[in-house]
Amino acid sequence: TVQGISEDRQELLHTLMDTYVKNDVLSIQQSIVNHVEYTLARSRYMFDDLEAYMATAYSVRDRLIEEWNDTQTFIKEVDPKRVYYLSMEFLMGRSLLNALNNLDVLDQYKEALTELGYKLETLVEKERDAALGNGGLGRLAACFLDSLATLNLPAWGYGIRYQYGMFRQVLVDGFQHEQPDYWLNFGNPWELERLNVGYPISFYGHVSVHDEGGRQVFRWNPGETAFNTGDYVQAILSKQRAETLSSVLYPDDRTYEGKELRLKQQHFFVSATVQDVVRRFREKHSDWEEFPDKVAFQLNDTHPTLLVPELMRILMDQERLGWTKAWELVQKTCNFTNHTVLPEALEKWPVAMMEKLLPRHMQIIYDINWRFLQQMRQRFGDDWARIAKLSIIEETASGEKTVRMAYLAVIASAHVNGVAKIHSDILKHDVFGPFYDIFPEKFQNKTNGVTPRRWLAFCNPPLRQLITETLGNERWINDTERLKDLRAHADDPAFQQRWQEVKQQAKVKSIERIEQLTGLQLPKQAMLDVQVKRIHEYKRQLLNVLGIIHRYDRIKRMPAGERGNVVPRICVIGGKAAPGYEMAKRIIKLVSAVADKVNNDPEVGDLLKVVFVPDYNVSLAETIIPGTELSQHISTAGTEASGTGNMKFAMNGALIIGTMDGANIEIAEEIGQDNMFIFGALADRVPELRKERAEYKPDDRFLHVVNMIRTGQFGWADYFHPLVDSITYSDYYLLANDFVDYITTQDRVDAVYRDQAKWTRMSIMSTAGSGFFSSDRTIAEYNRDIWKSEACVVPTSNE
Ligand code: B1N
Repeated sequence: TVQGISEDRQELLHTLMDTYVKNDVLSIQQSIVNHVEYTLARSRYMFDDLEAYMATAYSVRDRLIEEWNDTQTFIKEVDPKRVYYLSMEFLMGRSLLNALNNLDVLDQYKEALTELGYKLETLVEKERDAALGNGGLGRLAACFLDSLATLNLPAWGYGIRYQYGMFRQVLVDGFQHEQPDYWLNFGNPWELERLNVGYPISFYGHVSVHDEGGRQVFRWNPGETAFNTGDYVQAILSKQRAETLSSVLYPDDRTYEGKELRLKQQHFFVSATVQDVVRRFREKHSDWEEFPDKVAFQLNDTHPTLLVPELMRILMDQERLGWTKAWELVQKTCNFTNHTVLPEALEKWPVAMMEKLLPRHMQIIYDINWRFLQQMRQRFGDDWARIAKLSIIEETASGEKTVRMAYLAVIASAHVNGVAKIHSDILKHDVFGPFYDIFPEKFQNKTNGVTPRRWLAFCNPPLRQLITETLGNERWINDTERLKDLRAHADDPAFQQRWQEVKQQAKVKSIERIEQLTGLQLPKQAMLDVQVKRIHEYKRQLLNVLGIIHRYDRIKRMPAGERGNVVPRICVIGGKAAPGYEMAKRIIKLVSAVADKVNNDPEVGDLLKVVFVPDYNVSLAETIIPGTELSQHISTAGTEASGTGNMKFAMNGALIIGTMDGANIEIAEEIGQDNMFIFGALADRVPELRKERAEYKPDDRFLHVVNMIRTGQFGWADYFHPLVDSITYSDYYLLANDFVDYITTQDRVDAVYRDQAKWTRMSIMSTAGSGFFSSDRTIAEYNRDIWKSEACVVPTSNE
């Protein structure tokens, strides 16, 4: 009820509010024009495409807010167990099309805008991507929010709203340049600032001990506190310092860089989160015993692990709980997901830096470690070698002490999970082996998934339409296991024909976008072969390039008369290199150099085109994935934790050429081995192969192709030398070992492509078997096995 007005007025107001948002075309037009006039203060008779986009976004936002408020109010009333997903990255992409589809008002908005003289497709392109993530890990967080909402779980995502997201990649002469991502320059209609909600975040200072009724109490006396201070000038300076904390997303995925600002970001983020969660809990509860029944935290990798000492600090130093109780509450509420086994990614913060920045937290970490090691001593006796291996504090040979964040996360968490079966097994038996021996019950697998809304239904409307017609309804979108029913049509020539038409339509769109981005002219009938993902040695974009060079070389050596039998291909590679990752930057230049040579060779013509697509991001993925025919997921077995691009491509009927790594293995199980092109050494052989690599004699075709790069056939011989050396000497990622299997598998790809009925069947089977990789399934499993919360469905008022 609105306070202070009469009952009649109250009722009138409610009626007006309830009918404010209507979804007929005229009401939508009214709402858009209303925002042009009153939100943007532009003339309702004259507004450009950007203004039309903004007004449309505000109008859609009104419709979201209504349901959002109802949801918040209802959840508050029910007071269920809440799930808190903590992530330093949320790679959301664009929101307009997603919101229109989810509200089921897409057609009305299209019509409303057309009548006003605007094209929705044009306005959609005006929105800047929210690129607050590096790649898979950040995009997974975004897919999880989608599924949490779809499953009606009372869950919140906590993260940092960076002022600058993932850098924009520009190619100059084939070299990557990084430009700042000014995504907020025209404002962001999808965010609501809550300027009234603020929490103090402290840094530096010292810890003092006090006596409180015979009990020892610790107090952190910070040296610096952001927000809340009485001094006007200090307050402004403090606000400025606070703003730098959220200024920029670190673009170095899978490499740990011990930068103080990054540690500050992590503390800022978890401290604000804990304070918000504790405030919400205290609104309804005074008994801390109830905390684990009301709260579940999920830590997206180790980045939010400071949650553990921060929660301990608040429970002990502020709420005055004893160590034992506080630790029990932490251990019952925290859960940890690991996303990588690459050693260079593991966070190890120097003790000296932590002590200076967060003295009380460092003290708590030492205490956690001491108590844990005592326990282990009781268990294993004075087996110091074994105990040292479990220590959160690592002492390096040089005498530097660091905090192993992953160990802290494992010790403090109720559940620890990997992101695909093979990865979770590697965690148990390798990376966290000693911990698995102690707490086997903690370890789980939760195979990743992607939202079928954004990654199939919304990005590929013609395929959505065909699937819906074939299955009779749209229930498959939120129940993707139903896609299996497509299998019954896989051999039907009429259905195959329609499937091909839909795929060809999407392919033309993808190719046209690539042409627009690169200025190249590309053949529309060639096979579209795509590898888009972050550039990293373990992902082996270099193996792809070697395969391309081999293909080029073969075409060149072939008698001209035989060239008619070659299956024409467009090989697309795209992705960003971390700014300091020199090898990755050299790979990008190599792709461009090979492209320059191949694309301008008249003997090759349309038989082979090589493209590096610049600035690969979520929105580009949404156009490229639906049109892709062959997608590459070729990491050295045992290195890619899961991969999620592979799932998106499979859903859209692309065939996968891939290694038995990450989720590829489960994709093969679901869609059938013979509907994929699998090659390469298996994970269990990799350690031996690495040992034997020095004696391994690579195939002549491998040596020849590598030699072409070495001898400067693509120019830049000196610049490419480190790449050549990396695969000639240690060859840590085993390109030489997998090369022959790779190129012969590529020949099989060509052979199948010549048989379009067979190819189309495999494509249908890919989509049909992809249902398991919906993030709805993943989230349902997290909830069943870890969070144990319950769906909270707002009752619909049937007045
Ligand atoms: O997380 C994805 C997986 O599908 C990928 O296989 C995995 O490589 C990716 C530090 C990371 N692992 N680690 C990161 C990102 C940012 C950063 O600062 C590490 N990303 C992954 C989702 O599970």
